[in-house]
Amino acid sequence: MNKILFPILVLFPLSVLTILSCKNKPTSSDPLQKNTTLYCYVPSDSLLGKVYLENKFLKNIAAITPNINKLQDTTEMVFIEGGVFEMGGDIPEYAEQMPRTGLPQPDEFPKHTVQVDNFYMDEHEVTVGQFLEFVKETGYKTVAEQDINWEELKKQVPSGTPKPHDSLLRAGALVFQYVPENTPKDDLSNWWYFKAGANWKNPSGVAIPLDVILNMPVTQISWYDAMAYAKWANKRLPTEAEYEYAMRAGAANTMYPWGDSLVSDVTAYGNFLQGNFPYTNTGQDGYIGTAPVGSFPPNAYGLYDIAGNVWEWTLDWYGADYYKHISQNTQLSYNPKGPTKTTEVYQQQATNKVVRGGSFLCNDSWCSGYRNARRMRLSPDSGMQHVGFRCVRSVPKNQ
Ligand SMILES: [Ca+2]
Ligand SMILES: [Ca+2]
Repeated sequence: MNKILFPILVLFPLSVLTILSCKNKPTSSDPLQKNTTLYCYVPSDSLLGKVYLENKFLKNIAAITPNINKLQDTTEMVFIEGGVFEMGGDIPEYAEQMPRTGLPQPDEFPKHTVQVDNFYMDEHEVTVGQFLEFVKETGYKTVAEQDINWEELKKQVPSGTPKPHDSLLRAGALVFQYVPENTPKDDLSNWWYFKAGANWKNPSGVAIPLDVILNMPVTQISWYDAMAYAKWANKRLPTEAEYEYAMRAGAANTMYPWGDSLVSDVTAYGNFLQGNFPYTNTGQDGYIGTAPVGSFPPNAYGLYDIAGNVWEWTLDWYGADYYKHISQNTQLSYNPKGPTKTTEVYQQQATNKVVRGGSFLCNDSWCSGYRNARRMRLSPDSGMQHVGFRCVRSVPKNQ
């Protein structure tokens, strides 16, 4: 998704080497057990966490006070018993019949053995209604709701960068538009564009009564916004490994959460795109855009929309070679948490966080995000119309 980041990188240059310190660094040797500090979780040996996060957004997270009523609340969460699984791409028997875009990608290999501990996971994506409760209580303002200060920005971009038009400095986010079928697929900015006024309350940038979308997954949420909500709810984002473990729901080496049936045969299993991305969407599954959470059957762990509807943020930095790095050094990777050193990522990709699970815009002709092993990356300050999140909570080992 690098090209899609172009307008974002101009507007929100996360690649700036702002040296940060996370104010609540975990002190335990196993940080995932320190559930009160996880909102600001950065591995202790991480170079990436210090370099690539933006201080002004971290400060907004630090200002959030957890809701005391939610400290132990596991309402609408699923207990997931930890275990060992094979993480990474699966090649189906019918691979030759599938488009290349529907098959595993190089960053999903090698498949490797991973162990995760017990955890709770939200049974559905965080909704607009839940996010509204958080905002009402805390006054939090998402990244997409903040105008861009050019005087501040120009210190962070290459010298001589011209000032963007004022319309591009207004608060907003990326909105999707379908395009004519002769539009080349090599430039994502053909169908993603920055729209002033687009935010979690108006995901498409068009004013809409909030009560109409309360049960929709909240979107136009940056990674920082998701982290802020998670702190308030005394939860955290899942690691990439936890997400894949939960998505597979105990089935070994299957392509999808429902098994190996091709997506064209199982539209009832999630909100995907039927048609030809980015040109057409027939809405055969009942939804052109997002669907209210829980509109489709859950997977075997009781998780709704773990594939499809909206992509979901994880804690982890993206590293195209990360699986190679960790599988070189160990036979069993215990609670992997993504790249912690710049050697574990391609430099040009080091500023992205992993999103998982696919969205209402996914089908085999483009991204197949609903595959268990599919990885996608996105700059942590980006809000998009098809990206949301859900949270998890660690379970102390003595429980
Ligand atoms: Ca759909
Ligand atoms: Ca989802």
